[in-house]
Amino acid sequence: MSRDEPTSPPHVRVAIVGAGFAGLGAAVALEREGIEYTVLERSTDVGGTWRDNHYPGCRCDVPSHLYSFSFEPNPDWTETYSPQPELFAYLRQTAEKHGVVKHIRFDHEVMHAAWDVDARRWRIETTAGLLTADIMMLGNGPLAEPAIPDIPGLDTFEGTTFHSARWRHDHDLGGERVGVIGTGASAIQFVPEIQPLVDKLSVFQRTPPWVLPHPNRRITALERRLYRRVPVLQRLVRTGVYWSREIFAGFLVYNPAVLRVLEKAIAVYIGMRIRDPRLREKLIPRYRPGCKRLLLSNNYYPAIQRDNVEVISDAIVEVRPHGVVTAGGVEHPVDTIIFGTGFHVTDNPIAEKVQGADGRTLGEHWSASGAQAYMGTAVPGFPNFFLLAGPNTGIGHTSLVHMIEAQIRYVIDGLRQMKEQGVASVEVRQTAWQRWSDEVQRKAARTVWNSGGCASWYLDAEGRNTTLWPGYTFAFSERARHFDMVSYELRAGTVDTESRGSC
Ligand code: N01
Repeated sequence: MSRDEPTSPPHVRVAIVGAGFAGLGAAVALEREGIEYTVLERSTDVGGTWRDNHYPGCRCDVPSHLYSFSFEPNPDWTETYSPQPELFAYLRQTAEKHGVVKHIRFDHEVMHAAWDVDARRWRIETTAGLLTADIMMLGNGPLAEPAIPDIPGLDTFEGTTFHSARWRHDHDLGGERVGVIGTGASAIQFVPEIQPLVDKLSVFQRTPPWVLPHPNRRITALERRLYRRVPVLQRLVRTGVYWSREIFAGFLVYNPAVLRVLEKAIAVYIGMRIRDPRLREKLIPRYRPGCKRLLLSNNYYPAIQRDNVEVISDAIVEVRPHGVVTAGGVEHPVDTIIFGTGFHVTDNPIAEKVQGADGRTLGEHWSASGAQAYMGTAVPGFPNFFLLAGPNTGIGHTSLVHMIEAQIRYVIDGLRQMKEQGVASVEVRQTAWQRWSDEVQRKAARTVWNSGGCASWYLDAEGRNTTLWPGYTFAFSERARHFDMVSYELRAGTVDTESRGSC
């Protein structure tokens, strides 16, 4: 090769995007299969959402024994619902223990990825250079891109603003007038933590959430010792938690009418917790429980009844240099605004960065149909491309990790079959994708998420549920048990899945 001839970019068998639960789970599975892979991570550490969300009070609202990898039980959880630092540490330890850290390229944000039709491989441009891959797995996560509402005048605000997923620990809230916008899963966790610090807390609520008592408790030293010495005990607890949640899924998905009973019970509970009838009126939701995520907290209602807190349910109309203005023209003075306003889920920006075989992006493919993927994993026009935690694999009642692991097993089985049968590329058939999408939307229509009378990020702008799995999770994992080659167009070719060393 002459000195001037451009060198070809490094090539890898599988490129995984993201080192959160999905990306790390996939990396461990590939490591075990002896398939060469590289993980592209935009940040400097693993952990994904559990690295980025470190706001005060952040903890998982799914029990720890279930919200963890099936292959990596942790007998040392200190609470039944893990605080963020423990989950973050768990993911780091898992990555170290399974030898995947050396395959992660940190500070590599994917800027663009395109399927090269001639070379039959993915060309992936990252902030740190170009590489190519036979297969791309997208594990970037649905809750990766914070959403900040486009409120008129926000750019004129002279105080500090930040999103809950980009918490500014360097910013002292002590003695400040703070405005919190949003009352979702994140806000109800950090509001009680910051209330004692601030001078005045204005909580801007657009829709009240259903908040239930939190059953969290410390796991005793004796329990932890038992789990370490008799691991089957922890398995039993995990299984019990799993099935209790699947039973609840039956109500959310198949029988939302039953939730009326729960609705009455929680309304009574809220009535008992909130003394002021005017505040109570603001806090009782007017939609079915479960339509939005059910929230757990024992300290949210006490916190918002403190003297320095005001819950404002009038709509926000603008932001001025020193305050937030609500309908009726009332200006609420604030020094800092914290956005607990969630994430770009149904409009994740990465969809515009991934370009399929016909040159159109994932976003363009989905512009008419909404985000839909066969098995939540594969999209026609995108060969050798697999989404993890993709469309309609989200979960409202149980652990997302269960769905992620099912998808990983499905893809790994596909890679095995590709090797055995000498298949170089797979692309899901349009007919299989359409059948799947129709089935998912038909099932979603009767769920509480579609019929419960609320607007939520589970639904896209056209009212399609493109986020949650409308069924039992065991039904999904059963279907994901084998990679069904018949649903894919195959192209023969030489396949080399063995490790060639990290590129
Ligand atoms: O976000 P959210 P989050 N003007 O979307 C409001 C997961 N999570 O960061 O309901 C005014 O739930 C919005 O109002 P409305 C979990 O899956 C998991 O809290 O749309 N308000 C709502 O009140 C969760 O669902 C854990 O009317 C605006 C809030 O902002 C997901 O993360 C812990 C607005 C957004 O609530 C996101 O939670 C924490 C606007 N323009 C989070 N736009 C676990 O433990 C939005 N809002 C696993």
